[in-house]
Amino acid sequence: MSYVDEVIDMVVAKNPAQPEFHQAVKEVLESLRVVIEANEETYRKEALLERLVNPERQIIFRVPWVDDKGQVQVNTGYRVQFNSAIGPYKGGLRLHPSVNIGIIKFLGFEQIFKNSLTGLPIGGGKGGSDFDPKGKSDREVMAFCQSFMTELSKYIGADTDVPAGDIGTGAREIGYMFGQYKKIRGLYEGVLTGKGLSYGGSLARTEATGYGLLYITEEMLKCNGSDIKGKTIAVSGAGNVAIYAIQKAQQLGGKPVTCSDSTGWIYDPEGIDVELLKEIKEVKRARLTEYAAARKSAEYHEGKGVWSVKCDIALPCATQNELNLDDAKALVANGCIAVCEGANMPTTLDATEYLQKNGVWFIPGKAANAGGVATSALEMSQNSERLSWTFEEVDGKLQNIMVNIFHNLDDAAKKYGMEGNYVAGANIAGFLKVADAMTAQGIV
Ligand code: NDP
Ligand code: 2IT
Repeated sequence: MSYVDEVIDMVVAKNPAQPEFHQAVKEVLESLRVVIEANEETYRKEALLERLVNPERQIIFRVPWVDDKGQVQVNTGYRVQFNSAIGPYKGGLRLHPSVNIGIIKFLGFEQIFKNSLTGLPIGGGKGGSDFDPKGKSDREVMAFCQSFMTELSKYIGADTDVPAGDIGTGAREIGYMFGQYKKIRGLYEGVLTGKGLSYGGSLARTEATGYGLLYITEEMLKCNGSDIKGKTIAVSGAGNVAIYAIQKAQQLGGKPVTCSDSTGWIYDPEGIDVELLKEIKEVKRARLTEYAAARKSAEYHEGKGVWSVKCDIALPCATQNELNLDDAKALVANGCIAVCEGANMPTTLDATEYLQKNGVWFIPGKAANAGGVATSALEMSQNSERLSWTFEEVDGKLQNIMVNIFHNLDDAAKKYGMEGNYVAGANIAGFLKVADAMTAQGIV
């Protein structure tokens, strides 16, 4: 049996009931096959793949907090410190009721390659909790965040592990967590990114994931003789990534016509009103029904459905496995030319394969959404030198990073005989740097 197959089997056997983690490992290792086979003896002897798929450290802890009725609630907190070969662990904190160790491991595993692709010195990690911030008062969110950080603070630091936002963790949560870290550790340092601008945050971090997604999409289209101008775009999600993807798509002359949340979705043939969407989601923290109520041109539909709309470009920006084989078939039938993932692993493996086989350009999340973590690394740099850069400076660096990522993965795909396969290109380019650093540092 080949080394890759052995390791995939081992991951499935040793990590039962973690389907998302299995999926992420399979996607990466399958496309590394050519690279691994070329060096099989060395990699096998070093157990490089076994080390790659086993997190360096997994921390699971109790998070007790008191709700507004005086009732004690108990959640579970996680931080998976996956791989520190190329830098301190870096990755977001997800707060969502679906969070479990398998989800955090899939996200942490993806983060290793994503962070490598940015070209910046950051290792892979991820964390979070099954806490649901939705419907909680600010005081309850603060109580949770303080309790969560009381424990997490023992394991993180500006040079060891630097968490950030993800689903359910935005500026409010990062603020409460930063305050608690400072109180407990007595350190004013860049231990978290995505901070507010008044206490060490970076300009353009809020926009970075969505903007970066559009910068890489534009570069990919340009290199294939197309561009965003005049294109109809289907976007899913209505959170941080989706909002700024919609905004940048409009700035580049595209027309995003959809967005969604966990209860329903909007079709607005005149183009999404991004200011209205921001007001509803960032300020009021309300549902998308309010968008439809405030805008004549918009239709609201319950449930799932953005991929049924005719579009040229699809940008899944909500969550994992939200675009399945049926959705991929609908997109192809409707003439979609490109799918670029703003979320982490939003497309199922069979859907990805179908899209690629049918000539749809497909950029995986670990490349397409890397602008967020890249800008987090720029926030770390600014914190280290105790300076803040202008919006234009950060945004300019972000654009360069995204253009470089595209060319790295495009070149890697070509070099290994898989031209146009950006999934393989991203995995190979991300892997080679990490593997080289792991080998150089010996068995640790
Ligand atoms: P937010 O919490 O800001 O927004 C998430 C959006 O997706 C919301 O509209 C939410 O709807 C919807 N959503 C979440 N979970 C589900 C679900 N299970 N089913 C249906 N809809 C769902 O998160 P972000 O925008 O930050 O993150 C979105 C994706 O992008 C995630 O995959 C994340 O890992 C990834 N990502 C985020 C980065 C960042 O910098 N923030 C960087 C790189 C990737 P509702 O509010 O109703 O739950
Ligand atoms: O998935 C991701 O890359 C993020 N949620 C952002 C991580 C970060 O450290 O900014």
